[in-house]
Amino acid sequence: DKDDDSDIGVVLETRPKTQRPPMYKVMLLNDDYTPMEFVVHVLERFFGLSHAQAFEIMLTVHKKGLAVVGVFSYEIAETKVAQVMDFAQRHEHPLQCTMEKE
Ligand code: NFA
Repeated sequence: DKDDDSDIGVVLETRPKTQRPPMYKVMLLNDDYTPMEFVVHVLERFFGLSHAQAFEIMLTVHKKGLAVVGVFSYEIAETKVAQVMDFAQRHEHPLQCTMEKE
């Protein structure tokens, strides 16, 4: 009936919240054995980076221990990690590639 309080509420925000899919950082980890040129090649081949960009990120990983190489949807991130891990393993390099929710 018209006297009930069932629809009393406080509207603080009426702007519709646009849903965005979670994004994932793909990271490369340093190690003592993988050749620098191999890492540069991986970054060019799987992340579409220029030679200069790839060299820069490789050096960041080498000096800092890790670096984010890109941010992708879950499915793309998963594919990049699998491609890099498979390529490194096939070349018998211990290079590690991981992903983390942003
Ligand atoms: N630290 C490796 C070396 O000195 C190079 C490297 C860079 C490995 C980035 C893994 C990632 N040969």
